[in-house]
Amino acid sequence: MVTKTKTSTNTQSSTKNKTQSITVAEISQRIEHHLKFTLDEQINVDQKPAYWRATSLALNDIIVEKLQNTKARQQQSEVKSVNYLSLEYLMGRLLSNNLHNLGLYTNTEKALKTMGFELADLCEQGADLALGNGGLGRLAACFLDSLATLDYSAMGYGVHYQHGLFKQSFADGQQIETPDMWREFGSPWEICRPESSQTIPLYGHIEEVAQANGTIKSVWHAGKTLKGVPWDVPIVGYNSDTVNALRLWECRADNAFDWDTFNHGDYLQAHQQQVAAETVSKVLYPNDEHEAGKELRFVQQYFFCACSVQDIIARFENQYGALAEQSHWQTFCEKVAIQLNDTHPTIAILELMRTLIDNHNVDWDNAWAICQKVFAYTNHTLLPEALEKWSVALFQRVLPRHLSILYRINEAFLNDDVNALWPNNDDMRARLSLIEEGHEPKVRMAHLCVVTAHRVNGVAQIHSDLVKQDLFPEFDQLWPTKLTNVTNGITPRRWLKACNPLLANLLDSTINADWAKDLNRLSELKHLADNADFQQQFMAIKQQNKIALTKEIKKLTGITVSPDAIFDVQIKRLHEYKRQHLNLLHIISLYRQLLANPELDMQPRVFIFGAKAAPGYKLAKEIIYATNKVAEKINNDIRIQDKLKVVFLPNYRVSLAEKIIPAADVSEQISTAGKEASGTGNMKLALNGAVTIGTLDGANIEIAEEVGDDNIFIFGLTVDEVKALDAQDYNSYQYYQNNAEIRACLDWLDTDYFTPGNPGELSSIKESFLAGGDPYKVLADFQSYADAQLALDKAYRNPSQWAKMAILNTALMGKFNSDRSIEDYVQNIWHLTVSK
Ligand code: 4GP
Repeated sequence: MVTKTKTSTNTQSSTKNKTQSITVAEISQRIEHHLKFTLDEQINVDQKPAYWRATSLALNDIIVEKLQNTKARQQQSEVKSVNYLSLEYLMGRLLSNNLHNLGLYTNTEKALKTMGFELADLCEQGADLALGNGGLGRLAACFLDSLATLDYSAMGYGVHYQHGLFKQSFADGQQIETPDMWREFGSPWEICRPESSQTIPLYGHIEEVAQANGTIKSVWHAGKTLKGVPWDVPIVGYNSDTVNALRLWECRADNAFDWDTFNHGDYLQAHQQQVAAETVSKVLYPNDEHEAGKELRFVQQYFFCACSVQDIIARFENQYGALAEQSHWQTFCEKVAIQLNDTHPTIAILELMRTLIDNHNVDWDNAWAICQKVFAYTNHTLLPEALEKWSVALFQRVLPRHLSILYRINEAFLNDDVNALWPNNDDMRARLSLIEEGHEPKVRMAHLCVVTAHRVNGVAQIHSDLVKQDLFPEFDQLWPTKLTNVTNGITPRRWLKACNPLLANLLDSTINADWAKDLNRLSELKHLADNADFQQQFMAIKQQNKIALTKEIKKLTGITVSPDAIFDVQIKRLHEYKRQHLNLLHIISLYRQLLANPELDMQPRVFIFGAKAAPGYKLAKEIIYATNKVAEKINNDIRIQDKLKVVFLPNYRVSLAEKIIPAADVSEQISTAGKEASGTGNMKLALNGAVTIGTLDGANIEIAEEVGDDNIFIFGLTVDEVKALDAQDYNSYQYYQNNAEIRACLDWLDTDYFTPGNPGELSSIKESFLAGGDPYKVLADFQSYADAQLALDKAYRNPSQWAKMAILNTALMGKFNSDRSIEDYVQNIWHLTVSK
């Protein structure tokens, strides 16, 4: 096979050390250049935003050069590349992270000091790239970091949302949502690539056209086209040669402007096409809200998949020549992997099938074989409401050709695979079919993923086991090696090196290795866990981080908290299964105990929450309101002598997490067993020396295995016990009747104690536990949780015991490096090789 482009070899030499040697003077020069020539600012203007932008642009010059070198190197070595398709990327801010990854943080800090600026301060100027909702979006960001760090060729694909996840504030305790304006004035981190724009067909009808050879060909006459414009965000590897890209698609109208209509004076009408098209990439949909804009959301998914698939093919052809012959497609399978991050990008499967068959004349069997080789799928949740199904009618209207392909896949699957194992079994056919029949027939997107993908993975061992046992048991019978596990991980660069510089320095001076790359080296701290000096240093850092957070809390909420209290943290999306309301119930119980006995012997505690509720999720918003109202009462009650404080920090996001996590003593991971697929906040907090109080759920189980039972507080029902309770018709009233503490706390919510003058405002929480059936077993786990909290309080009051636990948590998180997760994907799913 002939390779189309070959590049010169002078890009081969390693650039990682080259960037590290960029001097302070050079950095100053580069910043000044951008101030003067890009931003037209007077040097030394006292303006942080201008300096932030100039610093980012200066850095970007270095990054883009590395990006070009990386591309040339990857092309030349012809390595296989993974394409990560995700509707979400929670990238956070980029300046500090990029500087750390390039080894330029210290020199840039020095350069800016000479100009009168603190780098840490300037980093605060950047907006978060909040192009995601929660766990799976942040995981995607960590994975891109690791792929670049490990020198793999990878492209992230996503949507260039004009507005990312909404901004949250509180008004009298209620969540208020406003649009996120992350790129109101452009972003220095993105590069527009007009030459890679795509034209995407949709709507219309299919015509069956007879061919000269007697066969029938389906020809799709689209009713409309959209234009996809790509924006690339460079992804900088840590201490590596690689800068990959995250390619985000912006939607525009194919004809931006109707000139004739404008000339006839109908100015608004002239822009209509453009407005309609821009809507497709305008907002990120908060994942729990399913009713609003179904068609728009569907079109968004298709638009992003179609642009990405066409781009993957174009990049391949650009390197290896036009995909004319069948043999070329074999090479395509060898060079291209596509990972579907949850079911949101499922339409990519149908789009690749369509392109192969309709545009490249590949026959059905070969097209199907290619898709099976190329695609793999990650499942991130067992919650039935999150498993996507799209109405057949919608599919038919927007993507008639894709639906006809889906029908044919289904027919082959049911008649060949299902029938072979369960002959003439209508029940099994109905259960496994890609179409859910009924009043409104629907396409089961997860089934299409499992039927197509060569590997399907869960994200923690227990989750993957449950995917096999409970979610897809028949698929596991059909294809016993398809379903597998890759335990999640987090990048230690952002989640320790960059966000916790004090601890990072201590680790640098204690461990003689680049622990931020080889996180297992932290286990060398084990032998220091009992060392009084080291304990003192470790806990002094925690104390300093707590003092910093204390100031942030004051700034954001006006609440004064003491850094001597236990900082007890629950930060994650608001959802009943994550059980922020279990935490709240326990807080109310502690408050009751303190009112009854103000001398209660306990370590003062600050409960810190950060969470956004999906705008359409009523109970989640009520839990936020209740927490804020309870907080208001407790924080202002002088009778309890500051032993208890409750803080709900507004607008939880990556950059706020980076401030909270280094200061946490306790990590709340208290989901109902079997509901949290993995969790990754649990890993970040433990890595920074917080001790987990948690259930045997998701990655908590693997964290417990690593740190040992003595260094974690496990409580509550197991997965099997939850299932057993469900099987015998769980009765939450029993707990209400039999446990006086639960009863008193819940009844308190009916009064106007927390909402003076408005009794009943918090009753919906109680109702969810009683009349609502307590689907997430909060009442069943309450006592066990309260007991674990008591044990935790006791442990904290033994400083050297606590310090040992905290150190061991940091020391034993090596497994949860996202580099390890990526190597697992590489070995078992993608089969990539490093491009050196
Ligand atoms: C999340 C899971 O809830 C979380 O347990 C997991 O750690 C994370 O994915 C990454 O795998 N799921 C989602 C979602 O974010 O939208 O389903």
